[in-house]
Amino acid sequence: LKIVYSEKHKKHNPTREFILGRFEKYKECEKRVENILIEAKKRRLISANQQELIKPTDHGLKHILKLHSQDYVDYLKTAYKNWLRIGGSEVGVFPADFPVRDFANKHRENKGGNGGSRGYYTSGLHSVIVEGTFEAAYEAVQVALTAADILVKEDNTHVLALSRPPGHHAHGDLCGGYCFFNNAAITAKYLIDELKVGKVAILDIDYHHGNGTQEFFYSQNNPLYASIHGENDYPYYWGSASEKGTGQGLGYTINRPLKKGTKDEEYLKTLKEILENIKLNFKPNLILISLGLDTFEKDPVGNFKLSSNCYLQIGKLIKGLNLKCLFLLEGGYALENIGENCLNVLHAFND
Ligand code: SP5
Ligand code: ZN
Repeated sequence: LKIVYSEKHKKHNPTREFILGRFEKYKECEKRVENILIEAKKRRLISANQQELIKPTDHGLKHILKLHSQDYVDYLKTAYKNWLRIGGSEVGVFPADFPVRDFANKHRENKGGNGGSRGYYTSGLHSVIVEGTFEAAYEAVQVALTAADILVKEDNTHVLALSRPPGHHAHGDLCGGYCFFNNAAITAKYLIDELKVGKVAILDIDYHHGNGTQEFFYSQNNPLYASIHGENDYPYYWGSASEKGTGQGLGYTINRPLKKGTKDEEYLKTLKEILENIKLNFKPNLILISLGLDTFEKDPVGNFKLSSNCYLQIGKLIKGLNLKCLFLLEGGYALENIGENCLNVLHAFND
C-alpha cells in the first residue's frame, strides 16, 4: 500500500460552521487526516518520521480546469480577501444572497459581481473559505493525481490518496458540503484522458451521495459512477435510485440509497450486489473509491450504523474485484475512529 500525503491540507482550517442556526466546531478538520497517519504508525504501515509517505508532484491547474471553470477558480483564490475587505468575519466566507440560478439568469449572464459571487459559487453554507482554502484544495487535487500516476505506473500496487479538503460534492462552479475541487472526478478524467487506462468505475461509499461527481459524468459511459448513501439526507436533491444516467450515460450511474440506521449486514449485501453488477456488466480496468468513513455508527454527521469490523469486510469485497484500486479520502468525522476504520478498509491490501 502506498500513501500520498501533503501537509498543506492544514492550510484549510475553518474554525466554525453554521448548523441548525448555531455556530459549531468545523467538523472537516485537520485531525481527520492526521489521525489516519497516527493509526498508520501504530500499525507500522509507516514509521515515526513518516518517510514512506509520498509527496504530491505538481500537475498544474490544467486538469482542474477540465472540470471547473476559470471564474470559479478565480473566485476561490480571492473570496477570503474580498470578504475581509468588506468587513467579513475571520470565521470565513459565509454567503448570504443566492441567485436561484434559473430565475436570476434567465435573461442575462450575471454572476452578481463581488457581492453576489459568494452565493453564486456555492450550493450551501458547509464549505467555509478561509485564507489557505485555495492552496489546500489545489494540493488535494495534486495528491489525488499523483496517486493515479503511481497506480498506473507500478504493478501490484494500491494507493491511498489522503486528499483534504474532500471533493465529491463540488460541481464545475460550485463548492458545497466541505468540498471545493472534485478530486475524484478530476482524477477519473485524468486516468481516462491522459493515462489512457480504459474503463474506470467510481465507487462512492461516503455516507453522502456524490452529487458533484455524478453530475460531471451523467451523460457519459466512462467513468461509471456508483454510490451507496443515506436516503433523504444531504445533499437532498440527488441520489434516488431512479437516477441512472442519460443518453450514452444511461445505465452508467448507479444509486443505492439506504435508510438511516442501516447496519453492517444490509450495507455489505448492497455493496456486494453493486460490485458484482460492475464486474459483470461494466468490466472496468481500474476502480477509484471515493472513501468516506462517515457511515460509521458513531459518526457525528452520517446516520448509518456500521461497525469498525464492517470496514474490514468492505475492504475484502473491493479486493475481490481483482482490480487496481485508487482510494481517495472523502468524509468521515468520528475523529477517534477514522484512523482505525480507514485502515481497516485497506487491511486486505497490505502486502
Ligand atoms: C464530504 C462530506 O462528507 N460532506 C458532508 C457535508 C454534510 N453537511 C451537511 C450536514 C447536514 C446536517 N446534518 C446534521 C446531522 C446531525 N446528526
Ligand atoms: Zn460524507
